[in-house]
Amino acid sequence: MSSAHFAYANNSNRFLAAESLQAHRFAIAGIPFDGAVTNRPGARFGPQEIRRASLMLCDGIHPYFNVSPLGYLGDAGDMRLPNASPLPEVRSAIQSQAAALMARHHCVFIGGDHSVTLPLLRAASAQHGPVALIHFDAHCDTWSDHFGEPSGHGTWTYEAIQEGLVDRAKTVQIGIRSSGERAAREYVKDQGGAIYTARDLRGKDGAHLGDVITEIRKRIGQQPCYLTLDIDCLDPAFAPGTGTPEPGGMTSSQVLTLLEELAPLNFIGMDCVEVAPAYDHAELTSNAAAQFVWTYLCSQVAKTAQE
Ligand SMILES: [Mn+2]
Repeated sequence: MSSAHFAYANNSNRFLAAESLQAHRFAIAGIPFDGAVTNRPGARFGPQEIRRASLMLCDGIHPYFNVSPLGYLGDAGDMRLPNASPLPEVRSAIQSQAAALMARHHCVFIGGDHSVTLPLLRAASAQHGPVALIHFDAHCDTWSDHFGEPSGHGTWTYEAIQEGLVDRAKTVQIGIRSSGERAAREYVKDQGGAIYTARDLRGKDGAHLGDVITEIRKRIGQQPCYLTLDIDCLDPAFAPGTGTPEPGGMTSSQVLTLLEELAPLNFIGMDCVEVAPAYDHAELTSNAAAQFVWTYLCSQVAKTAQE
């Protein structure tokens, strides 16, 4: 018998079947927490499903960036987190583990619900100072409370601005279409940042996104920039497997165009959150998430490879 094997067979549960994290420049880590959702839970299972979907890309040189993350990337596994403790304790555990990883690696975190981004930004700003922020989402996440509770997965942007973790003028939201009072929906703009709503982006892709890309690049410049990508920025047609789907969203193609064209920004890390596999169909959502994370990694590895 030959040693041929099914190309995607893998028992490692590591992104792209990469090595376990050692001295790699790029690290991936899962954050299996969904205790702060508003609606449907299940994003705690996102990390393992995004990793599994990523195996489809494991033999691949990126068609645009012409690199593979393999060799540059290690998988740190999932964070060890309390599950039944108050949110501040969970966030504290995330922040300390994220800070240790960020001190040594360019990190990509896979969630988990969007509440995890606040401790990630706390860790990032402790290292870099207030960071520029690119925020893909259907939801503004600038509510000042979580239905009467102090914090949840829809308050972290408000909290990050209040805490000075992000540079207000260099905070950019993309794909927003959630209902809500004006004070929340327009909060980032009122603070000096920019919002590109899903409506603003209708019918724009490829070269038609050129003006948006130019504006974002000019606004952010070379400030250290963090990218957070809520998979529900996509229309539910592209990403049904998420806790709070909002029809009328972005296409996968629009998100890829933006990721490709914003690659020259001075990114210091990213997360991809809110993949809830129980509501997925045909692995659409986990495949989209894996593709976005892979594209980001390739875009940044391409810069490393040029050095
Ligand atoms: Mn969202």
